[in-house]
Amino acid sequence: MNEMMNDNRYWTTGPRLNPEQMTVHLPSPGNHTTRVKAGFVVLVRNSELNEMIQSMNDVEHRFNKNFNYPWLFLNEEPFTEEFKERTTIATSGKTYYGFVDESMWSYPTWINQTQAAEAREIMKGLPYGSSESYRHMCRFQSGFFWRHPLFLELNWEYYWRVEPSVRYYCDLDYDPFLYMKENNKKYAFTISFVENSGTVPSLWHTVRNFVTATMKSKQNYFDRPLKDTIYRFITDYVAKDYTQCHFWTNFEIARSDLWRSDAYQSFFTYLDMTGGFFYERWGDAPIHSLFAAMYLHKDEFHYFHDIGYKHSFYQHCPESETLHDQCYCDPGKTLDYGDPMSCLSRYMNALMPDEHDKDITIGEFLQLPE
Ligand SMILES: Nc1nc2c(ncn2[C@@H]2O[C@H](COP(=O)(O)OP(=O)(O)OP(=O)(O)O)[C@@H](O)[C@H]2O)c(=O)[nH]1
Ligand SMILES: *[C@@H]1O[C@H](CO)[C@@H](O)[C@H](O)[C@H]1NC(C)=O
Ligand SMILES: *[C@@H]1O[C@H](CO)[C@@H](O)[C@H](O)[C@H]1NC(C)=O
Ligand SMILES: [Mg+2]
Repeated sequence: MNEMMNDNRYWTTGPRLNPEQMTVHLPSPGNHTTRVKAGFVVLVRNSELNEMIQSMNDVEHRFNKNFNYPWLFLNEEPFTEEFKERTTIATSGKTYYGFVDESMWSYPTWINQTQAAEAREIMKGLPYGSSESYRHMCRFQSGFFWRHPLFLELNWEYYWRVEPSVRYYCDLDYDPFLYMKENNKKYAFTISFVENSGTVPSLWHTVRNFVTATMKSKQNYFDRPLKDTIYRFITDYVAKDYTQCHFWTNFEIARSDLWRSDAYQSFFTYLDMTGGFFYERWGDAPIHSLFAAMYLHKDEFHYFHDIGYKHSFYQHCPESETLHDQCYCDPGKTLDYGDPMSCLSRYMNALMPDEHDKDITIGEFLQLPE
């Protein structure tokens, strides 16, 4: 700790309610010779090649040129030779190209496609509400990327999700994978967001139904004491509604085995059976976030304060003077605590003890009343 202070590798942050949360310590550069079994995973279309190269350039220049982690690209169409050539040249690490077949990208037999088409018509005013491919994408990112044959073969302990057209603004002099491994972190994010556009109307109830059904069959997957979880990120004191808060999955560093757990596989299967990916427009972000919030200990999350990041209009730019020399963004434009679309205050508050925390498991808390 002292060493870090001398190093000036810390700064003060919000939210103002929680004084204990106000100091952020940067991981020290640490061991640059050890590598974690890990890499970047990207679902991307051939048509997004230029945007992909741009994202790769950022990731490589800010971080990976010193670490040489591999990249895995996935697509439900075969990648073109041009795509493979240019992305291979763009990185210092190895590249892998995987095909996503119909077992992971098509309608399950139980989906009524007439009803799905009607749903797209009804939701056409919502973001991607009329898109069929977006729904397959969200379902794939929720239920399948982590069991794609090539992903399994690579056997990565951690993955870092990247998308085309994202920006990384800060130089990273340490290895986030190693940081996560050494600190027993299982899920990390840079942007937490609230979106109330009506794409997941029945998701919360479905999640609570799942918890209720599994508890009835004496299988409590969510048996952590409520106070050890970040439940206040996803709901209120009585579990009435979903806050709509989620971590943006377009940046995500997580342990692969989080999704391979019995709990998640059973959770995903249950959600998938209800058809919500197609009859509504469930995103992988709320699904990953809800599960992680229910399943993980609060200490197993990590917010990368120091990773400046932008996706579409929104960005996180570290407010730290310590990082001025290594970030290329405007802290005045950060989402963090000022923007109403940010859920960061809620996240930070959820990490803190609260007088309302009941002495029960989160499974018991989320179970629907008889
Ligand atoms: N192979 C493939 N990738 C897709 C498809 N749809 C989306 N993706 C990828 O899935 C990720 C998210 O999709 P986007 O369409 O960019 O959605 P978004 O990022 O939520 O929205 P934007 O702000 O419009 O970029 C990106 O990595 C896309 O490249 C698809 O039909 N096929
Ligand atoms: C880094 O870790 C490796 C493997 O644990 C070890 O052999 C090496 O000595 C370490 N290097 C430093 C600088 O700590
Ligand atoms: C499929 O959905 C349509 C439209 O909602 C409905 O009319 C039809 O009866 C459904 N088919 C089946 C087999 O349930
Ligand atoms: Mg995008």
